[in-house]
Amino acid sequence: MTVYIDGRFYEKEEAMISVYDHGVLYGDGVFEGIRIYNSRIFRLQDHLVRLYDSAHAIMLTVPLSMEDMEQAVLETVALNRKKNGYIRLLVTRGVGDLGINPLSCRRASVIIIVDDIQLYPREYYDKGIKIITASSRRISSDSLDPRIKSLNYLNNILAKIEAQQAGCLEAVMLNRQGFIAECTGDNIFIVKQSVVKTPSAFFGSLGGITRDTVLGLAGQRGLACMETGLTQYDLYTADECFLTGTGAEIIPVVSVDGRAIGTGNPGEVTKVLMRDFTEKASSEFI
Ligand code: PXG
Repeated sequence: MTVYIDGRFYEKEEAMISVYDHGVLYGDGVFEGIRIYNSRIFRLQDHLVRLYDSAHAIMLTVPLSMEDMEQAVLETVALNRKKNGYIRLLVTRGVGDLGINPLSCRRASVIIIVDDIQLYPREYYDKGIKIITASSRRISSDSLDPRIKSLNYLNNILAKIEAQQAGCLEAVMLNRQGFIAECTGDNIFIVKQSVVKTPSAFFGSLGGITRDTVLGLAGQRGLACMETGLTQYDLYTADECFLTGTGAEIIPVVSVDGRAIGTGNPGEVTKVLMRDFTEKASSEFI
């Protein structure tokens, strides 16, 4: 495994950054998770735009142009000879003094890891997962806009711990007003009377690239789609539910807070979208 750090390549064991990097000290930075399918990078341009938007929002100057970043990603993937895999791209505030002042960091650092990722065991893609509602709320946009994909995931991590303590693999998070936002690392969808619904970004979710792909696929299938407000009641009474994310891809949800969703098995629309997604992922280029 070869890791890119600031223009150089290191073997995994040698790939290290300073303990004075504000990414380590304060979680000060942004990141992307990107898939490689069939030797092709899935929607790289969209991931780069989101990365640069996140950086811009936190006043972090990415030390590479977007074109050079794209080249660095392509080179790292090529060096790792990965046909299918996962890219973790990070931009940290860089090395600075102790104290949160970002001005003490002279130059942001860029890290590119190419590896594998399996967020949920394979069997759950067939049988679906059970989720709970977490008591940790999604951070609201007046504190830290959830569209910023920052290195701060603590509230999501706390929600994940709650899920694990309840014997579940994932938790759904509400926003401060009590509307459904998303899960800890995935967007959430329901299907009700053949309409595909997902919370709009306004309700506190990341603008997921898999979410966007799935909305496109559902449209191509002639399914009505709505980006809307959803409550726990909408989840409990849905015909189907599934999660989307670069790591998760599409995973069916069969129970929420102990209530079976629909028949208690992965739904038909979910299964169609999972098949369409697999096909699209292996055929789409950048
Ligand atoms: N919401 C949150 C909070 C996320 O972190 C998504 C939604 C889905 O977005 P995309 O663009 O990926 O469809 C994410 C993405 C990991 C991991 O290592 C997490 C994500 C993606 C890849 C890996 O846990 N989360």
